[in-house]
Formats: sequence, structure tokens, C-alpha cells
Amino acid sequence: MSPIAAPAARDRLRIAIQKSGRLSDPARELLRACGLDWRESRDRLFCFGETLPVDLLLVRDDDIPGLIAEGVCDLGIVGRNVLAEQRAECAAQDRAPPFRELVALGFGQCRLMLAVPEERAWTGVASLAGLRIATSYPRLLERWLAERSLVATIVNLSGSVEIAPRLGQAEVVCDLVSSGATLAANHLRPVETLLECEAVLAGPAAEFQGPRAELAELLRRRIDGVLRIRDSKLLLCQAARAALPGVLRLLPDAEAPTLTPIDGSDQLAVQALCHGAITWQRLEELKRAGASRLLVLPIERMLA
Ligand code: PRT
Ligand code: ZN
Repeated sequence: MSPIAAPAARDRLRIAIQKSGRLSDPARELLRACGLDWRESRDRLFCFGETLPVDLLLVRDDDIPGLIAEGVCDLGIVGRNVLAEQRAECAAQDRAPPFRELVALGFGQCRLMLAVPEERAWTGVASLAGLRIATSYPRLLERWLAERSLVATIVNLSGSVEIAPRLGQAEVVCDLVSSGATLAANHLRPVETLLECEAVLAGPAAEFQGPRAELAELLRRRIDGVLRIRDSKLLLCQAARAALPGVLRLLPDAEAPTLTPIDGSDQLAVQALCHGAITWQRLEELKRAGASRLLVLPIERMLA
């Protein structure tokens, strides 16, 4: 029997990720950082989890919400844009979406934006009235226009949206933008943001039951830990009790520090988990404020 058949009554958890594309490597890295490892199958559609009963399905990103909805997989890593478009599609059909965003994952950042040809005058959203807008996100665009009582024609394209104005298919485009290089190369200018996007962990609208509930919870806790330490460092230093307020003022991004008196002195050992960058400049400021023996350590794992 194929390992991807029979969604019902599974004890193992199944996560869908993009087979190949922008999110596939960072999604694998995230799951590996969570302690998952897997054996790749020859057709590379299904990967059997070896360290935990958590398997991977490698699919097109657009299929992930549907696979969650059908119960073929339990969780998925997908762009918020894909999830939001399919949610808007459900809303347009008066259906409650069978999936939801669980955790924002901090990679794959981009924006769904409107862009106009550089030479075209833009005096605000009212300039869209009566124009044709090319997009692969027709439902999100439709909702955005309706919220502003704007009437424009939506031209639904599955790709190469940015060349639509040159081909005479539309006057405006609505597409994902990250660096802005594609817009610039096509002489387009971004004018409005519809949605801030990043990769998210998606799951079913209903809570999990049975062993998969425990596995999903364990994975979420691990993802939480990985995300929290991604830009975090442990700062160790010493400071006189009197200098402490000045030192802590320079650590606004730190969690409540651990303070330990050092025997036979008025010095305290300070241990602080900082979530922002600790630059040389910041260390020098801390030293001027009275801190000494400053040490910055990377964090390997965290379990809150
Ligand atoms: O084959 P499959 O269907 O799985 O992949 P896909 O081709 O649909 O998706 P893919 O791999 O291109 O993108 C996957 C996800 O990455 C998207 O759903 C977004 O959530 C996210 N992402 C982040 C992006 C971008 N950045 C991005 N820049 N997705 C697409 N783009 C495209 C954009 O459409 C435009 O053509 O890149 C171009 C713009 O890039 P810049 O850097 O020139 O602005
Ligand atoms: Zn896709």
C-alpha cells in the first residue's frame, strides 16, 4: 500500500512542504532544527520521518491548504499569500475555511503589492477605477477593492503578471514583491501593499485529536524554541549594583535577566537573553555604563 494513502486513523503526523521553490530549503532547515530527520523516497513525494513519527509530503505550495482541508496532511508550511487567497475563495463561496495559520515562521518575506507603469500618474487608490489589474491573487484583490468601494477589472493570470501591461492585458499589476528588482526591470512602480507575507505553519481549523495532537503540540513547542533563539544571544557580564539600572536600560530587548551576587564584592553577575543584535557598539556602551567581563554566547536550543 502506498504510504500516502489512507488519511484516516493515522498515528503519525504528516507535514506538507513545498517540493521545490523558494520555501522548500528554509522549511527543511526549520524542521531539521526542530530535531526532525527523514529518509527521502525515490519519487521524492513522501519522506519517512526517522527521529519522530512525523513524515513529510513534498508538494506544490498551492496544494497545501487543500491537502490540510482533506486531512491528507496535518500541517503545512506555506506562504501566507497562498493561504489567504484560498481563505478568501472560501469566504466568496460562503464556506468556513477548513485551515488556519498557526505560526508565522519568519522567512519567505514578501508583499502583495499593486504596481503601475513608471510613466503612469498615480494619485492614490481612486486612480484604479475602471482599470484592468493583472494578478494571480484574484480573491484577495477583489476583497481589497470591495473594501474600498473601487470598481476595476481583475485579469486573472497564473504567471508572468509583471509583463501584462507591456502585452496590453492590463494597466496595473498586483503581484508579490520582495527585492523589487522584477518590478524595476519591467518599469513598474509599487504603489500599494495589500498583504504582508511570510511563510507560515498552517493547520486544520479544528483541533487535533489523539496521538497526532501531542505530536503537533511538541512540534509547535520546538518551532517556537527555534524561532525564539534565531536572533537571540546570551549576554553574560558583571556590573556593580549601583551601575545595574544603567546597564539594564541598554538591554531593552532582553528577557528578565538573572542576577547573582558575587561573594565578597558589590558586583553582580548578569545573565540576559537578548533578542536583538549585540553589536560592538552596544558592548562598548554597556562597558561605559559600568559592565565588565562582557561575553556574548550563541544559543543552541531553547525549551521554555
Ligand atoms: O511550484 P510551486 O507552485 O510550489 O511554486 P511557486 O512557483 O508557486 O512558488 P515560489 O517558489 O515562487 O514561491 C513560494 C512562496 O515564496 C510564495 O508563495 C511566497 O509566499 C514566497 N515568496 C517570497 C515569493 C517571493 N518572495 C517572490 N519574490 N514568491 C514569489 N516571488 C516572485 C514574485 O511573484 C515576482 O515574480 O518573485 C518576483 C519578485 O521578486 P523580486 O525580488 O524581484 O521583488
Ligand atoms: Zn505555486
